[in-house]
Amino acid sequence: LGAFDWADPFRLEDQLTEDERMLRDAAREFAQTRLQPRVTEAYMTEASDPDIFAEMGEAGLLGLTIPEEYGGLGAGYVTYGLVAREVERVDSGYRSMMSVQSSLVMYPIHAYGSEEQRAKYLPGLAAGTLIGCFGLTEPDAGSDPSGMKTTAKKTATGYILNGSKMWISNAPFADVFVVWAKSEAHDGKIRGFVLEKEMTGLSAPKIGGKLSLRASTTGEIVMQNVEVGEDALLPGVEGLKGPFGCLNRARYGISWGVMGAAEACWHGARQYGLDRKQFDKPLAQTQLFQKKLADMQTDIALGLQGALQLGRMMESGTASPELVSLMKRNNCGKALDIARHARDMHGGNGISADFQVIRHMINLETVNTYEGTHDVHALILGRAQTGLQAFF
Ligand code: TGC
Ligand code: FAD
Repeated sequence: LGAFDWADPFRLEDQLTEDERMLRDAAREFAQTRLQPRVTEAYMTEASDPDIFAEMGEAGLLGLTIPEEYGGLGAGYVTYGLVAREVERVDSGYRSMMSVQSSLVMYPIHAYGSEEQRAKYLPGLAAGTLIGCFGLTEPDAGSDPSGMKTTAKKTATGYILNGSKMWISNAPFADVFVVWAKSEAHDGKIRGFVLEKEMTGLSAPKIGGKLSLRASTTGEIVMQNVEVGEDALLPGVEGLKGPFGCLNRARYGISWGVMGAAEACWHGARQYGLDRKQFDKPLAQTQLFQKKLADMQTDIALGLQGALQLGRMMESGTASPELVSLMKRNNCGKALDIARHARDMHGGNGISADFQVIRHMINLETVNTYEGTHDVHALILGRAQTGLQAFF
């Protein structure tokens, strides 16, 4: 038998290609040198710096899976996941900014957009000179997006949109808005539209007072008679499978990202336990502390291995939405548990911003909720194995 690497029990490192390791290392360097130094202040002041998009773009981190002709890297899904893990090792809010841009804005424009829409938006979004947001959730339609009230009415030359979206990441500083609305001209089916910041009747007020994910800016989208041309419609998809096609990618990225946050908590707790002595011995020399570290190590090792296998299946076209639900749900729930334990293991210091763990813990409450709550993913998996839907 070989040697045991406590930090990488499955030797994940050996299962990556050289290119994947290289891009992962570049993302780690970026996250540690450009994001880590500013995260505490951003979190404390609830003010994320929009320049981060251009910095991420310059580092090649936006739209990684989009082909190079549109400004992406044409990289695989494992690379995308590895980058999410490095960014979320710093903060879930920064990963949110990135995954909305890549999976929820660039992906639908590339997958469902016209050639003109791709050429118009993708290069700027890849460079981070354009910022994107994705509006699906509404005040009265969260877990059940089919209940949305936003409408698109046909005009002679295009559409008029009315409605409001709630809890939208990046919205207050977004240039490009991918929004989903029920279109009367398409039998009331859900269609995607690409709106631009300057459009009359469109506004995106910031939602203040968030106690979680404070380094990411969240807003509403308000549409009051927003008039658009036919060219704003995403022609390639209709129905809920449009937004869900995007969510599959973002949820997958989250399954890697939260493992980064969990690793930060685990490594922090381990180091704290080695450094801090009580009752004349390191905390890490107590049985309870070691049991908690072993549980963290196990859940993270298994979570990463599952995310890697899912990534390989995404790349070979064999992944299913249900498997994405399984990994999103498992890894978010496990990461949240790990962060809560790590917070506790830091004692009083665990509530200080200096030790980071409470920030991860509180962020993960959001991540456990958005992109489908922990329980909604349980219902998706319950339906898949019983054939019985329990949503309503
Ligand atoms: P259901 O009958 O299951 O499906 C309706 C249609 O949609 C299709 N579909 C999918 N297609 C692709 N991938 C998926 N994952 C899909 N899930 C469903 C399905 O095939 C069907 O198509 P068709 O052609 O037959 O009509 O729909 P339902 O209304 O019963 O759905 C229930 C449920 C719970 C599965 C679904 O509504 C759900 O997942 N709810 C959670 C909502 C959610 O995740 N919202 C996320 C908002 S975006 C966000 O949170 C971004 S945060 C980003 C950040 O900051 O990082
Ligand atoms: P609800 O759907 O009202 O759920 C409340 C509770 O009821 C949950 O525990 C849920 O699991 C439970 N529940 C719901 N239905 C059932 C059922 N049938 N059976 C049993 N239990 C049920 N959305 C976007 O479109 N774009 C974004 O960029 C975006 N960013 C976000 C950023 C932040 C910081 C947050 C907090 C949210 C964001 N969201 C975004 C919205 C997010 O996707 C929703 O909050 C999430 O889908 C849950 O919807 P809801 O808040 O309406 O909760």
